[in-house]
Amino acid sequence: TSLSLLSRFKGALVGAVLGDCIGAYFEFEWAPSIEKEKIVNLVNKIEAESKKDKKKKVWEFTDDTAMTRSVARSLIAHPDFSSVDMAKKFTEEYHKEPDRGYGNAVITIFEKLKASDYKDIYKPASEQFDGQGSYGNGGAMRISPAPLLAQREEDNDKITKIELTDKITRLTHTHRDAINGAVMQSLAINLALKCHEEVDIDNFVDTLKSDMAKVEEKSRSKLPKPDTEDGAEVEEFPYCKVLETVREYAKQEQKPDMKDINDNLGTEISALKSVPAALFSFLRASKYGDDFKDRNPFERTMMLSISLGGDTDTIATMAGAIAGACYGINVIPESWQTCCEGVSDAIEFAEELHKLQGK
Ligand code: R7I
Ligand code: MG
Ligand code: MG
Ligand code: MG
Repeated sequence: TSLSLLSRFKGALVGAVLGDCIGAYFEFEWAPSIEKEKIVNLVNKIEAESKKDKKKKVWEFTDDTAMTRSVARSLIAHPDFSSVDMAKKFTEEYHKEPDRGYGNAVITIFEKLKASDYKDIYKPASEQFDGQGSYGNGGAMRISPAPLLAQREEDNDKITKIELTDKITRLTHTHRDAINGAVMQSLAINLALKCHEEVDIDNFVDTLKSDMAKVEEKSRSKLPKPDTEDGAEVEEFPYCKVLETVREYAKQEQKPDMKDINDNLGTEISALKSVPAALFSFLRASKYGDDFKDRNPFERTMMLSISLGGDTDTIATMAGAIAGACYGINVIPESWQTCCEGVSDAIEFAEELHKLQGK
């Protein structure tokens, strides 16, 4: 029997929460990679904690989930999208719990939005980094509810999906790499919703690449050219280009070298150097066990994405959303779910977004 859409919605949103909570454990190490023993130990500890009746340790979520929750709540209240409502939710959430580990620059936007009483919603984001806009992965990390909602559009109208992602992202990020990274993450989740158990890596990459070619072609003319440090040529199709590298590392027979992943995909705080690593983790783990052979493909995706190091919470939250959309909630260990903060809310959001299908 085929997996229900509801199961996939729950998988996507719960997968995102787990990636953030578990990945955050290593975020501040900022290691170039994390030894598999450390990942296995952490997962074993979570599984042991889950068996305790009381005083269970809880792995807390960070800004990634805080912002995703606001995206979900706002889309559920306003399925046709309200920029003011979503910006308010981001800002109020930040002021309520400012210590969730937000990016250094994004908090300026929340201050400005509040001070201006939400007058010009898109202005503060466009002023970031001398008008260049942030290239951080903050747009991509929080996008998962959008492709779930946009799934309701007739035959998955790609334009609607892309536009919704664009509007949500531009509330904080106007750099074209940040927007297109969020778009790629959004399209990847949407594709995963339609995947069967056996993921066809070539087909997945080909579909994504043909969509991203159109997206990048459009932003060449519509969005300002990013500055480069030394006046070097700007790569016009960076996501299409890196997708070929993702394909190569996902498919190769031998286990990829972590250093190569770091050098050629990136595990950084920028969208361009983190969204590809998340996608790689999902695709690679769909086919190969590598270091985590005794685990199912969802678990492997999470463990591999964290083992890449760098921006671990964010890469794992993005990888977890894609994997959860593909495999559904039933393969996500109960033990992980009970130990991570925010899981029951994520399930509720999935149910609400599912109710909006066909409306
Ligand atoms: O993108 P953003 O929301 O940060 C998300 C990351 C995730 O890893 C979260 O888990 C959290 O830890 O933060 O927040 P921004 O502040 O917009 O961007 C993040 C960082 O990227 C900034 O603080 C800068 O260090 C860097 N950055 C830039 N640096 C130079 N020039 C982003 N854009 C630029 C830029 O144009
Ligand atoms: Mg975070
Ligand atoms: Mg951080
Ligand atoms: Mg992060």
